[in-house]
Amino acid sequence: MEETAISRAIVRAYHEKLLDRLASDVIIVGAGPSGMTAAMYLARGGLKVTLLEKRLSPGGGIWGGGMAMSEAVLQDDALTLLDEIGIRHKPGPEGLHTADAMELAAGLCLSAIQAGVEMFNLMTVEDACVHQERLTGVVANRTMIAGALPVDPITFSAKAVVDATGHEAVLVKTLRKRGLPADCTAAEKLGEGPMDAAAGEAFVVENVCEVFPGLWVSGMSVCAALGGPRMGPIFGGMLLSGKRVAELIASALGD
Ligand code: 48H
Repeated sequence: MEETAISRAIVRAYHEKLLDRLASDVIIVGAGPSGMTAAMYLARGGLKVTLLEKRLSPGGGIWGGGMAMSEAVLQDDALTLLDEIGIRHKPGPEGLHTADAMELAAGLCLSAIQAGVEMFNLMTVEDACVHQERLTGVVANRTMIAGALPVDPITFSAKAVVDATGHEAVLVKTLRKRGLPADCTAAEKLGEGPMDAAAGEAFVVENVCEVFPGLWVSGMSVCAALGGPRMGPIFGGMLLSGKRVAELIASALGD
C-alpha cells in the first residue's frame, strides 16, 4: 500500500464533505449538550445540519460534570430524551438522576452523527455574515489559525444558525459589538446572571428564541444572550433547550 493513498483517502473524503457543507439548512455552532441535541433532532427531521466545533472533542461542558467529577446530573423531564438515545441513568438524591458524563457526551455525539449531522471539529466561528439585517451564515477559521496567524477565514451559509457556544455566546456577542439588534435591554447587554439552579433550568428552555433574524440561541447561550441566571452543573435544561430550538427552527423553516 502506498502511503500517499492513505493521505489521498483523507484529503478526498474531508474535502467532499467540506464542499457539500458550505451551504446547509441549519448551522449549529458549538457541540455541547444543547448544540448536539438540537443538531440530532433537526437532522432526524430531514434537514441538512452542519455542526462547527472549535475544540478537538465534541461534548462541551459535559465531560467535566461538576468540578471535574464526571457525572452529569439530570432531572425527571430529561429522562425520556436519554432513553430515546440509549443513555443509561441512575436515581440520585431528591428526585435527581445521574448519567456517566462520558456516556452522555459520546452518546449525544454518535446519535447526532448517525442522524445525518456533519460535524467539523477544530473549526472556530469568529463572525457572522449579515445581509439586509438577516444573518445568512458564519465566518470560521481553523482553531489553530484563528487569532494566531494572518490567515483569512472562510464562510458557511445556512437558512438558520444556532449559537450554542455556551457561556461565550460568540455570535450574539459579535453582533452586539456592532449594536445589533439595536433594541437590546440592559439585562440582555449585561449577560448571564448569578446562580439559581431551578430558575436557570427553566429559563434556558422557556426563552429559546430567534435573537436576531436568522440567529437562534440554545443552552447556556440563552442565559448569556438574555440575562438569565446560571444553573450550575445540571444538564437536563441544556438537552431540553436543544430539543426546543430544533422544534422552533423546524417549524420556522417549514413555513
Ligand atoms: C465553535 C465554539 C466556539 C466558537 C465555543 O459550553 P457548552 O457545553 O454549551 P451548552 O450550552 O450546550 O451547555 C452548557 C453547559 O455545558 C454548562 O456550561 C452549564 C450547564 N453551566 C452552568 C453554569 O452555571 O456554569 O458547549 C459549547 C461548545 C463547546 O464545545 C465549545 O468548544 C464550543 O461550543 N464553542 N465552537 N466556534 N467560537 N466557542
